[in-house]
Amino acid sequence: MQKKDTHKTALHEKKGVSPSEITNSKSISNIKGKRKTQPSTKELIHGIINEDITALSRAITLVESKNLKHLEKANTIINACLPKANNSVRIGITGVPGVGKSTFIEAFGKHLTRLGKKVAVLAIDPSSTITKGSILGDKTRMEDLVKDRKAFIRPSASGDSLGGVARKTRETIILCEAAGFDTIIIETVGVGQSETAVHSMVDFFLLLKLAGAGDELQGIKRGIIEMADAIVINKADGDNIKRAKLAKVEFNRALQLYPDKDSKWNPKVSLCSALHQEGINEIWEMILEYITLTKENNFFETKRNEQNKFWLIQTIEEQLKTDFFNRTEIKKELKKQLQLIEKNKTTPFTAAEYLLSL
Ligand SMILES: Nc1nc2c(ncn2[C@@H]2O[C@H](COP(=O)(O)OP(=O)(O)OP(=O)(O)O)[C@@H](O)[C@H]2O)c(=O)[nH]1
Ligand SMILES: [Mg+2]
Repeated sequence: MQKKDTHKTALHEKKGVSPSEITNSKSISNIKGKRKTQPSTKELIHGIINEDITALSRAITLVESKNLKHLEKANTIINACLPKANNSVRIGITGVPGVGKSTFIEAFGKHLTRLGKKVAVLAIDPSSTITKGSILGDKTRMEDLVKDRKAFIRPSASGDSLGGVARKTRETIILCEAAGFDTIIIETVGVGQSETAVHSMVDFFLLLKLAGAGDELQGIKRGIIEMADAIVINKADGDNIKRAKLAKVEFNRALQLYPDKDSKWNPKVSLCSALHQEGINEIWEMILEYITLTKENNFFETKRNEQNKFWLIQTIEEQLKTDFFNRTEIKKELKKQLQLIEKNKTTPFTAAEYLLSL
């Protein structure tokens, strides 16, 4: 909570004069209200639940902050939002730079808002942990979606580790859902382990691809194909259509080599042109089909439960690690132990045991 300003301001020094319209108490509190930089936690919760985008953005800023007080506030807000969260479809989208992720999300997102959906677009960008940049910095490719009142676009958080960034994104999902967003799209460019991180927080995972020259499967990590619920070949337009159709055949054939999924869903290959907005509805219909199937066979809920358990462990590990390495004593002793290792005077295991015993 912020301390109230106790010293008198000029606005109060009007004794004897009946307050004019601009200095009456209502206007004063209005002006003060606008001046107040940080709304209270309660106000933010109230705002989020009433689908106020400004409150949502502010709460996300708290989630992303490094300041401990902010993080405490963020936790209170997240806990209050939890009962309102979970009612959504979470979709992960990955693909190499230039494949058309932004163009696709713009077309797909617009399609969904036209259907009356409320769409939040978030991103996990491992490169931003180093450069502090962000893949959704290029909001220009999502010009229409940015202006859409039913859409909310948030550039990726920056942080020191993928785990940290991913945790913030997960918390942001909860806030967006509490603010009434029923479709959450999470984009990643697929560097490092970021697809795995995204996969572990979404219901449906979509891999965007380009038609190549018959070597479709080259250069794709096997794990990604295993994670994908759909492979969408983008830029299936103009001279590219024929190649895209061939690629579809080849991907379909390749997918048959993979074992059945626990979801009982057979991953599908689809063609689209994000630029010309073709094939977009088919992809949405496919996702709905997936949701129906997995809700019927309970996989949908099981998967979310598993994800929550995974994130519980993940968060504890992250926190323990941070706490451990931030302790002054450990910092000092670690330095010493590292020197001993350099001089071959101890082994990594003995040193670790000693440090952990502190
Ligand atoms: N012909 C054609 N071009 C497309 C299509 N989708 C995207 N493009 C073009 O491909 C280029 C890259 O598209 P982006 O949407 O920026 O790709 P991205 O995957 O977001 O790229 P990064 O943000 O760099 O990872 C742009 O020039 C788009 O206009 C499509 O369906 N057909
Ligand atoms: Mg992009």
